[in-house]
Amino acid sequence: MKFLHVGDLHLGKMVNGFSMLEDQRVTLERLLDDAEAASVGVLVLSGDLYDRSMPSAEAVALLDWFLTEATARGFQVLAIPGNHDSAERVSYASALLERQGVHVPPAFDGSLASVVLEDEFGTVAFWLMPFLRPSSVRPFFEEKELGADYTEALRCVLEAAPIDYSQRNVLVAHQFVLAGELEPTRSDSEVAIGGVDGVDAALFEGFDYVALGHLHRPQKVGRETVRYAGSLLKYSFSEARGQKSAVLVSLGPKGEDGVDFSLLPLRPPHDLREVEGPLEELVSREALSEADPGDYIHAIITDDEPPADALARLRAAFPRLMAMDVSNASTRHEADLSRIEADEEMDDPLTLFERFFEEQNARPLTPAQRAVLEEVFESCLVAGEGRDAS
Ligand SMILES: [Mn+2]
Repeated sequence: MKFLHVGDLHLGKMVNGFSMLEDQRVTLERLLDDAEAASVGVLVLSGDLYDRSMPSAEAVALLDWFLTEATARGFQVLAIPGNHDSAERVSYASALLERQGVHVPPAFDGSLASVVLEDEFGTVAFWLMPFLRPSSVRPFFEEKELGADYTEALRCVLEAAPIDYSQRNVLVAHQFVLAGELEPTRSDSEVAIGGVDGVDAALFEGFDYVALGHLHRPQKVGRETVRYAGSLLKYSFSEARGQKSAVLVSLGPKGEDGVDFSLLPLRPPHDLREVEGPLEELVSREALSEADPGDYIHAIITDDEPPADALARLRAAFPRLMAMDVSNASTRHEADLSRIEADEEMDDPLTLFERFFEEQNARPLTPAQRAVLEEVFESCLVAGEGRDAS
């Protein structure tokens, strides 16, 4: 059996003021094409279907389109709510959808929903665990006296589930899963739930594959078959350098070598990139011909004196410019103005200003700048003297 594990969709997300709806639609359509080409029968969505618990009408329409299109093409869809979703809203009409091959667990009631599929090697149980906090588990296991520990809460839920580990099992979950001391790679577009939300990957030892959502960079957790698929698109500049993907999983017979997987690169219509250098270089013909200027761009200009029209020129070159930052000696340098103490040189404002400028910008005034300032200070002094005389 082949299934495609897809991570955080965040339908309806805005990134630096740009709506991602159209990019999400195009990327999902290409994903369906690629899944079809790879003869995949099942799509697994690991939570954060929407970007917010009260999604916009447009975001709801997009998920509606995706599920309709996926089922029309013959896919079964298994989806769970993530921490960004409202479990109740995502499970709307789930009993009806079930008949169409779309499986979404009901709001958590203490038990773990499952979908059992079959192939030539037997059955595969997909366990659909919605995003869980200890507080959402506690009411159903009062005798266990659960505290704030995520691992203990999930252990309770898994132990109560009728999982037959002699058969093949896939867990679909949306949690912050940690393998020992290994630090996962985080992205700026994730919302940290807190420092105590970690779940020990050792809990999932019996599962043949664990399809995780929550972290936006594709990565394994400990073993290769416990994976974050990563988000559908790059949702922050911290993700600019990566490549987003879905995980194409092939399940063979139960056993050590029964799971095979490969990463299926996602194909967004526009990339999100960072460009860095002097303004003239960034907007030069050569630079613009090297990569698609229609991409979402974070421009970092390194000019010592950024031209006043830098933003306008970048916008003209990159229609999807998301942000401009300046990185030069003065922005990288941490000025310590307390080092400029009032002393005998206070008598000379030009010298004082020179020292301020140097501390602020990590370089001295140019002769031309000094000449301008000399003139300015001169005229101020003359004006001051004039007032004294009147
Ligand atoms: Mn997410």
